[in-house]
Amino acid sequence: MQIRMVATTPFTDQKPGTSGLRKRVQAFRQPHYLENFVQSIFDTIAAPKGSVLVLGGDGRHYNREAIQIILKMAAANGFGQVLVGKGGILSTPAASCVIRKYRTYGGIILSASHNPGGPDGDFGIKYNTANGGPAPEKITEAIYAASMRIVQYRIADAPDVALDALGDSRLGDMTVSVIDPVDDYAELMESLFDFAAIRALLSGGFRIRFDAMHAVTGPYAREIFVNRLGAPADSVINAEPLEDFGGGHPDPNLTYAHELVEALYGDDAPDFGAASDGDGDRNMILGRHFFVTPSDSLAILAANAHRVPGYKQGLAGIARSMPTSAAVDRVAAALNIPCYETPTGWKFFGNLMDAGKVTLCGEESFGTGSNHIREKDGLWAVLFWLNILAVRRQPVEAMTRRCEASGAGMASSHPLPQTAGFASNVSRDVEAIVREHWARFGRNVYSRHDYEGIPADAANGVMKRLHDRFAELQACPEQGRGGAQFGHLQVRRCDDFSYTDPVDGSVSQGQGIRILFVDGSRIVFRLSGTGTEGATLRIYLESFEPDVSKHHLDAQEALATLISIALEISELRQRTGRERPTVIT
Ligand code: G16
Repeated sequence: MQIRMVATTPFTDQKPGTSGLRKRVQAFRQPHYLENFVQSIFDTIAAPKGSVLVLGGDGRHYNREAIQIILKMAAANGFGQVLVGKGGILSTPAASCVIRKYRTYGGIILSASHNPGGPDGDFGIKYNTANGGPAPEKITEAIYAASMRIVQYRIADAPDVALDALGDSRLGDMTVSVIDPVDDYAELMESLFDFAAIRALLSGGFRIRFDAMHAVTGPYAREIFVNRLGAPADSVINAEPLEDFGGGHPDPNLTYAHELVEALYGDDAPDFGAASDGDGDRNMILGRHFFVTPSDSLAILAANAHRVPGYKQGLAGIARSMPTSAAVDRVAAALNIPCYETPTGWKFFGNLMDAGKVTLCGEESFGTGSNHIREKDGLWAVLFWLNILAVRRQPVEAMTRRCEASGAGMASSHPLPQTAGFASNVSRDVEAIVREHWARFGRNVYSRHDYEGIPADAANGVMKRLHDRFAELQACPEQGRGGAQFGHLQVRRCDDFSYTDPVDGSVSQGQGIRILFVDGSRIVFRLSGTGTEGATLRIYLESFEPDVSKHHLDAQEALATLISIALEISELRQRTGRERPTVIT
């Protein structure tokens, strides 16, 4: 096998964001663009000769070509074996699972996650270390630095490798092992959850619908829900992975997963709905006519973990990203276990899990997971919910009786609004679990408003304006001055979130502007690190409502005052010309 050294010059825009390098497909198609970044990874990690690498992607447009280039570069850079998913496909959680199971040196995952695909869509690449998790910042920074000084890359002159049949082949001195993308992952799920109980739930008339959004999870969902758990075949929709996700936006939220949302809010809705994203690490959970916020979902999984075989032994601790609501903090306090607050980005959970400090992690951005792997895991979250539902299936009548008996008066004295219709012959298990959770812990009312694709200057202007207002907004005890007052809400403090990793002491600054109020409410402003077009400004809004009689309120209604404060202090409308958010979750 001939190895070619190809002369190149740096691209200056290869700085990884929240989760690897994400760019338009056209950017990746520029001559040397992908190769430069891959060589920068290899130069940075300096894997010993003969090391084993995992390789796979979410199957989006350019996945196959990129896999062939990376295989040839891996061979030229001295790797001994690459485990690659059949057809070049591995979901992100499956890649993490395979890295850990086969103790490989690391892995390369090709995905732009929830971003649209196709020739005009996005592509992405990231490196995961031997623990199965996204490389921490010190490695991504080093990869970026390498990309800025690169002068050449190494690539084998060899024909493309056949990737559509399982088995081994040779690429020079390197073995390419094409593995089943689903097997190892499905086996891991069976080891964590009570499949017999879930099978019984599904055979007892409990109807589920999973929307794979034409992304990577279709084959995983079919194998697990249909083949192994006995759900009817039509329980999994949009199950065929497509290079352009069928023209859709594979982001499991109320806006983009509209087909599922319409079904779950329609007549004759299934009992449970869920969706996953492009690479299978995100999840959205729905009940009949009911949306579970990701922050609540994390809290509920934590509170019910003792009901699930893989977590029966208890949780070491919990971690959530800073913008995620504090609902899970209340559960951690009740369980008397630590709760860590990290910056946005799954990579910040890795050290905590490796050090045994946390078992469950979650983010408001539809990500939940545990120490079974080192990525968030969409299907894992769905199975966790189904396991809880199976073990403690609770028809609403039973719950209403319990609440009346305890004096909580939830369903009886405060009927739900019409849209949430409380029909006694209809199973509302998901909603019942959430409402029971709120009755016990209080409700962290939460919403995120995204302003997508705004000019970077305008977005930076909003963030700067907020920074500039810190002194004026927050209390100054030295001057005997309280914080700014907005109606009944008074500002306590403002800051730009900074995190010191308790394991390795590394510091990450500038992770989001927080406006914290005296009553515990807060507004957080952050610029997304995963977009490829202009800037996406996220506003996270949260207040705490202990009063059960107000738990039925719609989040937007309950947060109306905070929303108007956010718009006022950020001057967002004036600076961006946007009247309303692109997406509300
Ligand atoms: C990635 C990260 C997550 C993060 C999310 C949103 O998810 O892995 O940790 O919460 O992006 O980040 P941002 O708010 O910066 O856009 P994914 O699913 O895109 O890989």
